[in-house]
Amino acid sequence: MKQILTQELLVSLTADIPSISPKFFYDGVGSHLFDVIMLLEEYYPTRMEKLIMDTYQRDTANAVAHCDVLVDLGAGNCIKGSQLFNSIKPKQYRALDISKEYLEAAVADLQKQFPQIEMSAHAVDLSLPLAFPDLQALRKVFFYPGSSIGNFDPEKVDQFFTNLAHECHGNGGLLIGVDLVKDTKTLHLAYNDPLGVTAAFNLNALLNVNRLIGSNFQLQDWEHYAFFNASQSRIEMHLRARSDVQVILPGNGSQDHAISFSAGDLIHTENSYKYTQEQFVEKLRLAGFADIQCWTDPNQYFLVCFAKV
Ligand code: AVI
Repeated sequence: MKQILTQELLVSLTADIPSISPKFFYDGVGSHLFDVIMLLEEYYPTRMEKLIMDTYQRDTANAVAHCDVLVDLGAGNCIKGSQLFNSIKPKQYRALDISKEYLEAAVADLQKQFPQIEMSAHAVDLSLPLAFPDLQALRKVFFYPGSSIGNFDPEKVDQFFTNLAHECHGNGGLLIGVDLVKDTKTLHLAYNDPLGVTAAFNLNALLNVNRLIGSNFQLQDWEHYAFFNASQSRIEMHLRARSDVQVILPGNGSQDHAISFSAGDLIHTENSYKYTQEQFVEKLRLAGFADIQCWTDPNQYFLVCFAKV
C-alpha cells in the first residue's frame, strides 16, 4: 500500500501541474476539521442544504416514496444520512466513505440509536466504479449530500451519474445536494474563513501524506491558497510554497526521490465546482435519470434534487 501511494504521489507531485489528491484530506484529523468547517458561518453550503432538507422534508420523502436501502455515499459522521431515517424510513443503511476508522465508529454509534435498521460500513474510493450486486432486487436510494459531487471533474460526474443510474436497476434514485454558482465574494469567504480552519484542513493533507509514505513536508514551508476560477466555475484549493523547498519521498528500498519547489509554486489539492440548476439537471438527465425534482433556498445558494430512474 505504502509503495503504491508513494508511486501515485511521485507521479502527481512531479506532473506539469503538481497535485495531491483530495482523498488525502480525510484522515482522522482531516475528517474532524471538515466537521468544523461545516459549522463555520462562512461555509454556507451545510446550513443551506439543511434548510432545504428541513423545509422540504415532506416533499423529498414523497418523491423518494419507499426505500429498502439508503446508500450513503461519502457518509462521514453519518449525521446527514441519519436525519433522513424518520422521513424516508429505510430498512437498511449502507454507509460508504474513504475514512474507514472514522466511519466504523460513526455507524457503531448510530446502530445503538436505531437498532431496527440493518447497518453496515464500507471503506470505498468513490472515484472508482461502484457495484452493489447484493442489492439488485431492492429499491435503493443513493444519498450524496454536501456538494461532494462538486469535487469531481465534470466528465467524472457524468460517469458517476451513469454508474448510479445503472446501479438503481430500474428501482430507486439519487438524492443529491449541490452548490450553485453565486457571487465571488461569498464563494471566496467560504474557502478562506478568517479562523483558518479551511487552511488547516488543506495543510493537514501534507501531514497525512507524511504519515502514509514517510515524506518530510514541513508545514511552515506551505500556505493555503484558494480562489474562484470563474472561467471553470470552480473554487481551486492549492498549497503554495513559502520559500524554495525540497521534499523527500522515500524510495522504499531503492533510492529516495527529491522533489524541488520554488517559492510561490503551487500544489493543487482540490476543485470544488459550482453549477447552475439547469446545468446540473441536464447532467442527471443525460446520465439516465428520467424524473428529476429540485428544491432550493430563498437565495438560491444551494440545490437539492431527487433524480429517479
Ligand atoms: C467535501 N466538499 C464538498 C467540500 C467542498 O466544499 O468542496 C470540501 C471542502 N474544501 C474546503 N472546504 C470544504
